[in-house]
Amino acid sequence: ERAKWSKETLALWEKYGASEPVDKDGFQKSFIRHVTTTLARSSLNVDNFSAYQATAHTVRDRLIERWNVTQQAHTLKDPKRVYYFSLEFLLGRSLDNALLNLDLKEQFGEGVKELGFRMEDVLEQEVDAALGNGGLGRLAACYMDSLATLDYPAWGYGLRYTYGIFQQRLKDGYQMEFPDYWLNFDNPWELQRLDIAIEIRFGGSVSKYTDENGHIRSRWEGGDAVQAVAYDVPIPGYGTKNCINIRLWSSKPKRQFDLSRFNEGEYEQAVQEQMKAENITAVLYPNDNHMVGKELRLKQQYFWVAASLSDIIRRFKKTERDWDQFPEKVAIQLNDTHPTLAIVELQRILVDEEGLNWDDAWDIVTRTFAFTNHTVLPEAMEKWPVPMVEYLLPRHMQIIFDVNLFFLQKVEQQYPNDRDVLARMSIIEEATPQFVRMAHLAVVGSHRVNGVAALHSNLIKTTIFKDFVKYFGADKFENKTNGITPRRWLHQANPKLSELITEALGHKKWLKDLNLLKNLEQHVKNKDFRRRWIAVKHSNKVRLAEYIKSKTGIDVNPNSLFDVQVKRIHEYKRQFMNILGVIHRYHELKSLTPEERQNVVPRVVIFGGKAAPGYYIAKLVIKLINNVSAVVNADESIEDLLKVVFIPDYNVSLAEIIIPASDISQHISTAGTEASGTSNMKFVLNGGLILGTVDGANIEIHEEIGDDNIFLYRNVPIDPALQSVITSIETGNFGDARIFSPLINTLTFGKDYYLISDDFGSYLDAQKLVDEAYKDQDDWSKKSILCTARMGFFSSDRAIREYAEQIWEVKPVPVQPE
Ligand code: GLS
Repeated sequence: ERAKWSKETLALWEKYGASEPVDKDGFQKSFIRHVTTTLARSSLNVDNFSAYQATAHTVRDRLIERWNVTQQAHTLKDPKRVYYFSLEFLLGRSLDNALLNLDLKEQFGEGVKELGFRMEDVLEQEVDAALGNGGLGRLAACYMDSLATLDYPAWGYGLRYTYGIFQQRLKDGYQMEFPDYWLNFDNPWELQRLDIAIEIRFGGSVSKYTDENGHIRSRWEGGDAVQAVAYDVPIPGYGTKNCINIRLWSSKPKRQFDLSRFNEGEYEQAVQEQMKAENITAVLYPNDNHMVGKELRLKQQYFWVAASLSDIIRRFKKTERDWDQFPEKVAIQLNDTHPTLAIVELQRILVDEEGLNWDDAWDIVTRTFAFTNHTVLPEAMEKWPVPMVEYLLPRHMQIIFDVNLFFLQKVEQQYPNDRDVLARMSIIEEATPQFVRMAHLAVVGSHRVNGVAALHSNLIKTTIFKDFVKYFGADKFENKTNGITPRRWLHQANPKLSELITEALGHKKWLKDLNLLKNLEQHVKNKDFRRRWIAVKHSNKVRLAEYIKSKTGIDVNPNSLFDVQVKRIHEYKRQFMNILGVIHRYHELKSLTPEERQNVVPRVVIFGGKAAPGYYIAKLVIKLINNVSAVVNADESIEDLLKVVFIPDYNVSLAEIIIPASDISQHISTAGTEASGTSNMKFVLNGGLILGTVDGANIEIHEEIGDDNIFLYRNVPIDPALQSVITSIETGNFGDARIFSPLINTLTFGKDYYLISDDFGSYLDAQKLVDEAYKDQDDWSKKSILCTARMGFFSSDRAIREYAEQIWEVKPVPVQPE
């Protein structure tokens, strides 16, 4: 079309196509224009929130330009693309991140100030995009940042939940859940694409017919249809024009009204279909590491993968290539088993709609997909009842049975007469009813399977996927140790430390090459540098202390050791052990003489995290923490020697305040249960030491930073100290003892599944080492600097490069030089 335009028209596009310049004046002009036109407000009516909106829209304009340029370049160059399928993208706030990645913060900050606002207040107005539960969802967000920064042609695909993860409030120390109305005000970080609407079918039936070549084929027809409407979220890279996309689907009814019913006066029934359709993407399931077998969740999964695949195939078809080239143009990464139905859906499209034969189609499918496993916990393994799948997706259920049949036939050739191996490896679990094992389907339908830390990847090879390793060969199974983006988790969350590092290294290149932090090691000898390092940590602790005061009313002294455990509340993560340790510390403090007290390191123990709403024991742990907090903080005899805080509603933007302020953080899962953990990396990157078990990525962090800078502990048998703590709870020292008996029971009666009683003694020993080490503040500062300096490996840039080179075979496509 453009070719037909006159020179004059093209000149107009040149002249007016770009937004205002990115300097202060350009910002102010755009800000005021957005206040008056986009927000329809006058200069007398601009509060912090409208200032946020106007600033966000100004940044959004720039993002959209980059997004356009990037997408156009990718269309023209037609490289192999990678698609990251994730049911969760825990992005948090976008404004600060976009300002920093586009390097606009300084100019825009000045511009905002002259208009009468403070950038900090403006940034505070944004609500988190909380479309995830925990580590898995945040990992997807970090990976998007790295994909954009490293110029990869990548898209994320997910769901646009109307309600993200619930808001947590406390009532009498108990967790209460409230809906997360994140879309209540307009969301400037998404572009609605009403023109991209894809019809998704559920239910119906399958019929057979003979095609013109005499082949018997299947047709899926009937049932109900809903529409998937696209919303695009631009993700800007740091120090590049590349701006990638996360496409989130929202469900809409196919027809607005059942008109005949409406005309007959049955208004309610007429809108019913609309409500049913919108339900599909209404809410994020609030479980981490736990499967809940709800039909609506299965609907979400199919709705999402069917829309995403249809979109990808539409894009592929524009280039008029043969189907066998599909895997040369498309790599799809399955973030956990949640999108496994995509394997079946692609096979269905190729066989039923495109007329390929089964084997050719299956070859294309397996070359396209790769699968990441994120957990070995049995309760997290997805399995769906066959009757439920059959009812919602009759054709897919047939295909799964066929995939399984052909797969098991081959297994049988390799292991003749071994019934057990067939039963173990089958995609179908033979129970009443039968179940589809999604992890088995994902392994069989992918060309690569990876775990997320060295230990975890070895563990899956020797436990849940042992038989598959033997059958497919070890090369199919890899490790890709998780990573975090240094842009958000250091540069944005800890601006003072970022500045100090940049000054010491003499450049900002470390933000794109985290290994350059190694050069900080030479500054460890420099006393003045150490002093400034500690001063930054201290100011971050002051900021957190102020936050704690404002949200909980609790006074904490920033000169104390800040001991943090923030993550989802789960038995395997053992917040329970932490709080038992706190009770032990409290008892010890009470028994000290005044002289002995002189020698005590004052501590603030900080907890944060959400429990799944249906997870009774996890919710009891929160209650116990809060009861202990009430008793300890009110005990004047303890003074500042111990404070206990539960910070409600832990989320990404809160993590950005908490993590930089930590002296020590706890990652104390039962060995073998935490696949990786990623907050451990964030704490160490910010110069916080960690106390952890030999589990997940703790092990590799230890390898990188060395023995002296981490407190790892291993199991030793049962400890008498634990008994006195339990007795103390049972005596009622921390409120009504009866409510905690279900929690205490998880330790006794031979049910201590997470080995708290085994580990308690060595845990307390490790805590003693922490206290001792903290007394020598100067030495502690050296450890802290070395922690940061040695974290290069844990950049998500490293992880993404490994995926790109070793699994996806995609290459960077620079849009244009900065
Ligand atoms: C998780 C694991 O529990 C974490 O250890 C891991 O860091 C994360 C990302 O790989 O994935 N699996 C899960 O279901 N939720 C997680 O956070």
